[in-house]
Amino acid sequence: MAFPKGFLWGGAVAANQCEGAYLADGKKLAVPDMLLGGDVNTPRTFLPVTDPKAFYPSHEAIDFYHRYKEDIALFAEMGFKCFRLSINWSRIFPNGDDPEPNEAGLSFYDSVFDECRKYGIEPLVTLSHYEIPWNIVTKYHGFLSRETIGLFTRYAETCFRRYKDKVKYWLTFNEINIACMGEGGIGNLYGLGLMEDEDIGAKDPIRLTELKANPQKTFEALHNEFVASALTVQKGHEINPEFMIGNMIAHVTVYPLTPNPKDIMACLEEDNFKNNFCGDVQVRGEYPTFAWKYFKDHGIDTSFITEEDKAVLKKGVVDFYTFSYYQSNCVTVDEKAEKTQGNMSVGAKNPYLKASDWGWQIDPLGLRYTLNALHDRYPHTPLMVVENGFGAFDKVEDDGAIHDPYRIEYFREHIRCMGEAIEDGVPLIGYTTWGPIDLVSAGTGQYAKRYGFIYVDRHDDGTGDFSRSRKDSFFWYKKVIESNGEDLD
Ligand code: BGP
Repeated sequence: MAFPKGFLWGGAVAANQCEGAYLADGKKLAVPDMLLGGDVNTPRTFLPVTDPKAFYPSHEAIDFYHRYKEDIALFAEMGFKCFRLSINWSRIFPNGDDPEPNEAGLSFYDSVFDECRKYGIEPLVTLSHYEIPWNIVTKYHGFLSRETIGLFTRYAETCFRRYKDKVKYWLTFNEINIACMGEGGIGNLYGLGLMEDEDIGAKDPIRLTELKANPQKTFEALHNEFVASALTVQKGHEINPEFMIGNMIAHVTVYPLTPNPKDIMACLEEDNFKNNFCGDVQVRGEYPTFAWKYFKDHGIDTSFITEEDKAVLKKGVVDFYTFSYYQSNCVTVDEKAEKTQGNMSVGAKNPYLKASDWGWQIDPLGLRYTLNALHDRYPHTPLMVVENGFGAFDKVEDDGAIHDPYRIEYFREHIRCMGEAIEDGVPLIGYTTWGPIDLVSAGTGQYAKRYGFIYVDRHDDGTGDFSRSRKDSFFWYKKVIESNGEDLD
């Protein structure tokens, strides 16, 4: 029996990708409300003002806001022990800096958590999953302003006090290292709410990959986010010492493409910068040596990192480390090597791996490798995989059935490798698959890129009646949970 008793099996969503109701009950605009859809070849576009003729996928998303009872009942039917979701900051403080929180927003999440508890499902709540209120982007340049630290911690404290008896597991920032990834300023916008003034004021749509970025500002804003996260951890423990508060890293595992020592070194540097940097700050409470070297080499003035901040980071280390894992990439110094896409990342193609229709390479063994490597790096910290899944086109048969053996295959192999990692000695406490119900893709804004065990009738042209139906994988995952990971057939 690889998986321990009490293992947190479940699924994960983000408010902006499932709730819809983007202006309901006092909510105001947040970053994703300004984004149009794209596809595998076309990056998403930022359109500065909401255009009444344009289709913004997150405005209605899958209407979880009105259908959460039905959806949570389906999760309960699969036997979920845990449901990861985010609170949309702009429902609680619609402008980010309002004097009082919005009661309608707070009571919505009360109902969602009560519904989870009704079925014995443990909520795991992300406080910020790419949902920075738009007013914080325009007025404060997101986390570039130190004022945003205070705005965020006040929001976090409001949630902690309100839900302290309903929620035990919290994450501060989703994929905080996205600031170090992605082309152009995409990571700045999603993760830090940071845009240059001329982009904010642009009249025409801008591809996210073409948003301007300034590394000095990126690292300053990221630092403020680290401080906000650490203060949040401290505050949470004051409010309820039982809270488990974690970080969240987009882990794109990397391998050297060849044994050429130059590839090995390039791979180490990429792994450190993209995967390890943020985790080290949040788990160990200090900037790693390689980060200082990186700043020096790239001419980053680090005077924004004060002695007082360093003390805050030390005191606010996380209780557990969580990450998303979808794929691995290769790294090489050979500029001619064939490329492949991935979760906010581009890498060299691995000749041993297959990939999804979006070019994300499928590497279950890479998950076992990653879990071992992370345990080695943070030996005293429990780990949790809070996103893993397979985005695919699904087909509804004439009789309404949805056969998705490719998805089952993906999960089977990843779960098998997690079990092996536990046998290796890794303290893995839970697993929430990404998008247990189809939702809007963060990267492309598509509905067609489906992750769910539950199909949602909603399409990229805005058609569909939002009805839900069970795919083959629904019944398979139910069996997996029932058998605590023993029955993967
Ligand atoms: C992660 C995000 C999620 C989610 C997932 C899948 O980066 O935390 O929000 O969307 O990736 O990515 P995509 O939606 O681009 O397929």
